[in-house]
Amino acid sequence: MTGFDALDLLAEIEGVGRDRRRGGYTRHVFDDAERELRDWFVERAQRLELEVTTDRNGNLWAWWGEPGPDAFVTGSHLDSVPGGGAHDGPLGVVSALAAVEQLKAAGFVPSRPLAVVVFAEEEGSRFGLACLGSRLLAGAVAPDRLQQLTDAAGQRFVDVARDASLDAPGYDAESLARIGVYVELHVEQGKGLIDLDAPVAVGSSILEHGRWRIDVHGQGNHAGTTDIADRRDPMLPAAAAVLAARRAAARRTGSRATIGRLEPVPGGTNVIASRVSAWMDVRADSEADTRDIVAEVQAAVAEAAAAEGCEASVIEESYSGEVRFDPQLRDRIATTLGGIPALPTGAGHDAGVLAAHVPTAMLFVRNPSGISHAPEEGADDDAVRAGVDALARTIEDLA
Ligand code: HGY
Ligand code: MN
Ligand code: MN
Repeated sequence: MTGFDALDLLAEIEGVGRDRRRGGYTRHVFDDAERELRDWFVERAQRLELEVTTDRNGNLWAWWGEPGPDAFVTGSHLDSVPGGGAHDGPLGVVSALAAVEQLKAAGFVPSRPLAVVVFAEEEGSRFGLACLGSRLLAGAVAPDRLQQLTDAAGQRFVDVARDASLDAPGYDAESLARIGVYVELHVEQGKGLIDLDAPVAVGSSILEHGRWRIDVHGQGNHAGTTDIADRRDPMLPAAAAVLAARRAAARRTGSRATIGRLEPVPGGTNVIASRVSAWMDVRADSEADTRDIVAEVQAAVAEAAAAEGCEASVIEESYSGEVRFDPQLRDRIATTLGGIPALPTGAGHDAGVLAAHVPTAMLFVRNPSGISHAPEEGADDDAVRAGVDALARTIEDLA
């Protein structure tokens, strides 16, 4: 058995999918980089004598023992946001492999089936729906929505899935029924563990969150020959959305609203755009706050569009209610690990999707920058090793 140290495993993939233009990593589902990571994962899992299968939704399952009911499942994702960090997703996958290797080397034999899972398209960065692999598994994607999912190049998910030899993506009752408990280790995407001066925490909850697309239509024209009075520039209502999102969230404690993606068409320096799409991410402690923020932004966009002679629409693309992880499981893991702290998160995860179906928990590992979804995301070596130990001890206790 080769000695797997999670840091060595991270080092093996640190060059895959580097994004020279944005910095950080860009690894989108079924693109070259993510496929390279999939191949790497399969090879590493097979070296641990785990049996790897791919389910109908592109999720990878590396089984220790027969796939079976009531399995202990751990893992995360390998895809990234554009220009993302090295740890968001991969840390949970490499830590699971390292924990399995550590347990095998110590002669541990699980009393129940155990799987390391890699969920597909957790970030939703290619097809626009976050946690696509786990949502499909859980039957949380309507068939007509599935057919509509396309990437920026107009490729449909269903076609890309077929080309990846996935048959008929969709609800996978059989795979879901095999999961007895799911524990996901993830780099902390905040400063909670820095403030607590602790390497590892157990997750308590995930904020309500949703995504909306704002489309504004105006009149394309020449930047140099079109008088201001004659313009119908869709960038103005889009700009109003950006400012209104910040204003509305800033007035509600704990709320967050972000427009980080804006696509004018045609996008020329000397061209007044004919239309603009903006994507808004809103998160808050309650559905009421989330929806109030969206309503405020919607009103600001409508006012700006009317003033500019543009048409605007705000379409909800996804919504996830607050997730409270299983309190018994949370407390049992915290006790097993000597009383580690519990932390909420504003970040969505596949664990948030599965929490509606099976007892689910998360382990967070300290990130010395507290930054995520950016190249500065990190996880210090001691915390990474503490995370692997924490996961190994959790597996010993629960599997
Ligand atoms: O967007 C999120 O919260 C997660 O990183 N997918
Ligand atoms: Mn992420
Ligand atoms: Mn993640």
